[in-house]
Amino acid sequence: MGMDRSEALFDRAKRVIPGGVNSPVRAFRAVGGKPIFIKEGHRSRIEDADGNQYIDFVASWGPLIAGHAPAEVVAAVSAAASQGTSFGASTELEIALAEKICAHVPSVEMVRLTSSGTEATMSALRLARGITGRDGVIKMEGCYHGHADHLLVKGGSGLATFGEPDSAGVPADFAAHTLTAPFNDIDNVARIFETHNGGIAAVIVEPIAGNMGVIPPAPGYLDGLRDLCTKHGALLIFDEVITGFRVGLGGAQAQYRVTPDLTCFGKIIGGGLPVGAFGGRRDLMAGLAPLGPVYQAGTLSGNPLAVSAGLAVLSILERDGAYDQLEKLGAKLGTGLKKAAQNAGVPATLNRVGSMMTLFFGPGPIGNFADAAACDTDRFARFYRAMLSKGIYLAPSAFEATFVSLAHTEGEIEQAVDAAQQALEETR
Ligand code: HOZ
Repeated sequence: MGMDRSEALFDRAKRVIPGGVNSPVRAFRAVGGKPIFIKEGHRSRIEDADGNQYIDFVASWGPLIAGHAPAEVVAAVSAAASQGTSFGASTELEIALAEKICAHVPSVEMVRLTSSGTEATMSALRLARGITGRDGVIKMEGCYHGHADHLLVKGGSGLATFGEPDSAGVPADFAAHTLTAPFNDIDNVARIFETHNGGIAAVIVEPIAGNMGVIPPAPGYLDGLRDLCTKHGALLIFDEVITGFRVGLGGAQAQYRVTPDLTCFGKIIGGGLPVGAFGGRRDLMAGLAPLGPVYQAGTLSGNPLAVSAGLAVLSILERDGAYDQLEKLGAKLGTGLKKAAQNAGVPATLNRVGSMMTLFFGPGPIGNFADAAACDTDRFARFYRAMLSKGIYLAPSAFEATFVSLAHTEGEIEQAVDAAQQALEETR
């Protein structure tokens, strides 16, 4: 498998882009080797600059639930582009996306579109602070809510990958308002509320953690957060940037039947173009400028290309059987990976919700960040490289999700499971 062109591109990139990448998790540092540079993607497959082909289980870190370049999305984006790429002014398209989100997610009566998930979470928290007049925020260790200053505290995703759960450059005064608790530990959150009586504006949580690997909520955990927020007058914010429209049209909140006050979206609602959104009850969203005093803005917010792509993907997901198919393929991959690890005698735990999953190299159960961090990351790195050499593209970090899309075939899932079996045996 030649990598010459990717290596040359990486050398070139490093001269002008820090670390050669525009987002640290792409750098392959946690798995060794050098990043591949992608030339194109179609359906479930990508091709790198050297012409190597891979079955893609990264899906651009989640958005591509219908695979690469689905005809409907390409047509929608082309049609929008031919009429102008950005206006920085209102369009009918953005209303259509907002209406769709509100229709599918009952807790969202109004929604503001942004250009990334980071903007969505950052803005939702500002709104929560503006409404409650309080500064404190509770987040869970290993959850990642984008890279706003006050959220880079005990973060997952790239921060977990590089073993640096906090970031330099965040003033201690900012970070001091972010209080952390282990995921799935409701008593811990209750204690923080008691200690900071009347000072907590919001609890923000990924209802299914996806940035420390996939970790589902323990039974009753999300209900417990709901009750605590209600009791203490704080807002419950679900970060559904990954889970929104991934685990069902209503997101994780529909699956677990828990109603947050505010919800953040990203990824899938942009169909692979830069997008984010946050929404919630009408009375809360009315706190936003120009209706209310909390300021939030963006030149490219509600961009017609991104909104068109998102609408096209949501239409695909609304078709009968879309989520059944995702569940079927997800179950096949999850069961296959679990069995492959058992056959190879490798201690592993498979956490899965629908079409998102993580194979952790540890005996489990994996219920929080400490459990995930205790897994064998060296084994993951060996496994990762072996999978890549067999044409299977996974996220280059032990702390991320593996995503199945509607574009994967059963045959491709079988191919991935066979590759995993071999990779696990070779790297035992
Ligand atoms: N939010 C993505 C991880 N789950 C990573 C995207 C990135 O950092 O590039």
